[in-house]
Amino acid sequence: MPEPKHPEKRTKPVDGVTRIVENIDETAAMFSEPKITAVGIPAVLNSLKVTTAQMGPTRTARTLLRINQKDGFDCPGCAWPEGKHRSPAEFCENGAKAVAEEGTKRRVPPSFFAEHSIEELRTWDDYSLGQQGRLTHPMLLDEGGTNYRAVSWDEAFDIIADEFAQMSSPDEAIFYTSGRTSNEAAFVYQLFVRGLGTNNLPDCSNMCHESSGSALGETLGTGKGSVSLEDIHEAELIIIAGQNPGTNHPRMLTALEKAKINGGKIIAVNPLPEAALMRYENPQTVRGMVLGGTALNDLFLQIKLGGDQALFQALGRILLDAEEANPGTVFDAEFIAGKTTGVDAYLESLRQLDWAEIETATGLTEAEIREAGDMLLASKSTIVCWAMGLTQHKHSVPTLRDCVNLLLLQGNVGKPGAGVCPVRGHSNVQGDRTMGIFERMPEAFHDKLDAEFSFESPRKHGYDTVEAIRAMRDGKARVFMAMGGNFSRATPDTAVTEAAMASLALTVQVSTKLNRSHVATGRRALILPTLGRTERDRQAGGTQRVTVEDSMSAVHASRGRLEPASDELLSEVAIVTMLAERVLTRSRPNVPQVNWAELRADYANVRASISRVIPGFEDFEAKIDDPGGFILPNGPRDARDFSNIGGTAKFTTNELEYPKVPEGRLLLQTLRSHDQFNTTIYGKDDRYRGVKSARRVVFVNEADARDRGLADGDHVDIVSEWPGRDGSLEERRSERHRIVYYSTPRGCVAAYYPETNVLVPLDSTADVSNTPTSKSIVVRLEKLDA
Ligand SMILES: Nc1nc2c(c(=O)[nH]1)N[C@H]1C(S)=C(S)[C@@H](COP(=O)(O)OP(=O)(O)OC[C@H]3O[C@@H](n4cnc5c(=O)[nH]c(N)nc54)[C@H](O)[C@@H]3O)O[C@H]1N2
Ligand SMILES: Nc1nc2c(c(=O)[nH]1)N[C@H]1C(S)=C(S)[C@@H](COP(=O)(O)OP(=O)(O)OC[C@H]3O[C@@H](n4cnc5c(=O)[nH]c(N)nc54)[C@H](O)[C@@H]3O)O[C@H]1N2
Ligand SMILES: [Mo]
Repeated sequence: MPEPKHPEKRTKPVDGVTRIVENIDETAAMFSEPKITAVGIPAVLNSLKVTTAQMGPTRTARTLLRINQKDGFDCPGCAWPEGKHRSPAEFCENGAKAVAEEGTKRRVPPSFFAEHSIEELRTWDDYSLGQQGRLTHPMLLDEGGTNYRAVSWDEAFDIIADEFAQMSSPDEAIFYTSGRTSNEAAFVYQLFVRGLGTNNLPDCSNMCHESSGSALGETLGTGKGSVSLEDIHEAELIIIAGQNPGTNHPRMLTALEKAKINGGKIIAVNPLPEAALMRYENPQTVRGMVLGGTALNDLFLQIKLGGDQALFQALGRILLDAEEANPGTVFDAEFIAGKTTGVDAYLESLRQLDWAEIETATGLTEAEIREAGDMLLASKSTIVCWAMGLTQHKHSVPTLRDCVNLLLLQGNVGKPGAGVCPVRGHSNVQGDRTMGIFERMPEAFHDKLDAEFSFESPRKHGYDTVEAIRAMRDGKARVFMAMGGNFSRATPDTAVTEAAMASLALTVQVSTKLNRSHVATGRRALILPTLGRTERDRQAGGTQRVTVEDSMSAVHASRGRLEPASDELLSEVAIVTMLAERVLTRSRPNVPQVNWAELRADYANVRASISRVIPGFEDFEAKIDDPGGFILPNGPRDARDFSNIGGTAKFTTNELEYPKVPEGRLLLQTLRSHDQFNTTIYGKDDRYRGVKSARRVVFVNEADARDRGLADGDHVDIVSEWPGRDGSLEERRSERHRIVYYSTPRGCVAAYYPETNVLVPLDSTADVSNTPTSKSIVVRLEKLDA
């Protein structure tokens, strides 16, 4: 990889974000040693504290017992699967918090917007906005208006229809989706959007696991993971790279504990010694509560940011050397010969490997890597699990291709206890993709959709998330609609994105809770309040259930039980179908032939169409009567079937890449604290990392801090540096972060998302997947006076 250009002279500040007043008294901040054990009793107590504050004791008890139960609702937290044998409390601290945020008794009625102008709300931080509670009424911000005002649903739909009518092309509209939307809502939404004539369907996945989808799709023929929960339990070796399950997928720890009890080994690969990767106390077992828990990892590789491709290549080389030393003992020769192509070129590239460069790229010693190699050699079934630490780098796709290469050598795909396990984020992000929320669905999907609804869906690919922001910035878009999420805040380059949003004629947010996207808007803006998954969804045909798909391709029903937060709320399916009725009128050519009112009245009608359009959903309605749901077919997992890509899995040859940081600069990763769900900030602590009442921190290796004359407790601006398109060095600034000495490799620092999204340049994206490089931003620290 060429050295990055680093023009020192001409610099150009990129700023213009409204000054946000943070509701955190950082003078009260407290810092202690990071925890080495995750979950246990403090987690149970913490979840009860948060949930009772939001919901009160009775509602808390009733609600928590319904999470992930067979007649209850799917946890709106993460996408980790529930498994066949559910314990009476199949939830975790952070799932409970996600439920409490939705089930809260707090409300944001029209009077709230009368009291607080949009100008005022623009200065509120994410925590303050989110803590106001549930949105209750459709609201409109007029062009030039100072405050949102209540409107009827009819007026709201008319406004949207009028704006669509003024577009010169349907491609001037952009339709975002966040991953909580149910399968049913996602399916009708994409049908409506394609009926309008565009594939502009960016989603949160573009910023999340897109790199996984790209790499797995190319090499295995499906973008989804190839393991089941049972595989995790049975694996002899699990490599967990770039993931912090203690905070983001706590229920995964139960599965890892089972794997350990069954004799499995775990290697954690992470720049940070995350608590759960070290030790875990299961609150649902005596072992966890009394005996002090399970030591989870057998080996911790404290890797430099972006060093994982080098690690995977080095491990490949170790396997190759061992195979050559004892032919026939290491590789799965039969699998390689019968089911793969490209192995020779891959092995040849491994022969060129330079151990000195591997050590530079990873920050690990050859000896440490050889220890991992020995564990890999000893294992007959290996799984690699990963999340954002592997997907949000410039070279994420080649990194994951090399991960697949490594697994293929030992035949670790499509056999028990082995495979690829991209651990998804949002609870239905995988299902939304299956339903067609994607800017470039395969032709076969379009063919089926067209046949089912007798129209011609557009085939030209649409915008992904980054392309959507560029299109807005460049004046190519007019209307933006979001099915959930917090686009203004979750996306990179906050100043650029907010300016891009402000240039639009209309922004429409279908939301449950107040967030920054409701205040960083287009010239006109609508808030359409919707039911959450925990709430009862009554339609003309009776009370409805919806379905979701978890990270391991299990689809099951979810039924809300709580009374809706307000009588005005419409379900996402109702909002989309009503809008479709208004917009896709008979006067428009080429609209889907569909009775939207029937779809709305009974979601079984939506599922009937899904069953005819999407493979694997045959007999959909009957299959979800089984409370455990059903598992979607997956060629590589079920039968080592790679027919999607011509019949063989693909070994690939990838040039080694890793971040090269200019002299004196550091590499920043932006990550989640323990008290947030993406842009929803539940609280101000990061318990496992020893942070209390602070979010504007930056975790720095003590030696790096001292080199710069900085000490723990000092305050700095974090300034990112990016070579702009015109050759000048662009600078972006995140102000006043407190230095926290932390165990992180030299040269690597960490700070919380979304506060630091201001630092991520819009054009800094992963090759192939176009995912923002949120885990590798070149920065410098500028010391502030005390
Ligand atoms: N409670 C809670 N649960 C969540 C979420 C939440 O915000 N809160 N978000 C949901 C969503 S949408 C997602 S996508 C997932 C996110 O789940 P994670 O990916 O676990 O989330 P991050 O906080 O981004 O953590 C990234 C982890 O990767 C490590 N890492 C960073 N860079 C590298 C690298 O280059 N190499 C390696 N090996 N490691 C690296 C970091 O130190 C950190 O441990 O969680 C989901 N679940
Ligand atoms: N710097 C940096 N940026 C990142 C990341 C990072 O690690 N670093 N991570 C990226 C990742 S992995 C992701 S997935 C994205 C997340 O991006 P998004 O999915 O856009 O963001 P969220 O914060 O999850 O969205 C929260 C909002 O969703 C709405 N909501 C919640 N439940 C529902 C529902 O049931 N229906 C509807 N209609 N609305 C609902 C609420 O109004 C809430 O305020 O952020 C990305 N951005
Ligand atoms: Mo995500």
